[in-house]
Amino acid sequence: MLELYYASESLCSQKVKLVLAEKNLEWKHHPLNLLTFENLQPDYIRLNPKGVVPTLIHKSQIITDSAIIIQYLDEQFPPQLTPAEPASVEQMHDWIDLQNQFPMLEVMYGNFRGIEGAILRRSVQIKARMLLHLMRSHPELREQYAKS
Ligand SMILES: N[C@@H](CCC(=O)N[C@@H](CS)C(=O)NCC(=O)O)C(=O)O
Repeated sequence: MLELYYASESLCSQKVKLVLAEKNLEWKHHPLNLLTFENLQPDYIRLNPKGVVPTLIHKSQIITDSAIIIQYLDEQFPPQLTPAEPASVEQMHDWIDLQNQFPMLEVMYGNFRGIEGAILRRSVQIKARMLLHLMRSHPELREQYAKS
């Protein structure tokens, strides 16, 4: 059974959900609310030390990072979405690299104006406070929290 931890609004999660749908796979849903920082809770940090979505679990393997998850799904389950021709594979990797270079955080936190921007920027302060609290209450996860 495949299990996916994801957030509906997350582009990285949507990419993986698209691949699961293309392959018509059944999977167990674990939606996380990024606004209430469910992604920082100890149980999730133990799965994904960076505290980001998505995370896939398959046959007791924990796989993080959307590009790696997609590659894994494509290797494990038909139909194959990766093109056969080397030139097309190269083009596919160029698109993946371009997407990975996209300055998601800067766009997200810097671009929103008005009330949405204020809420997003306030959430950064709340997150910083919450991380300090979590580091104190879960010293065994201190290193992971320091990187979040
Ligand atoms: N390279 C990672 C990036 C994952 C990532 O940054 N996910 C965002 C949502 S798109 C996230 O979980 N953000 C939560 C946070 O930063 O607190 C991937 O492709 O999976």
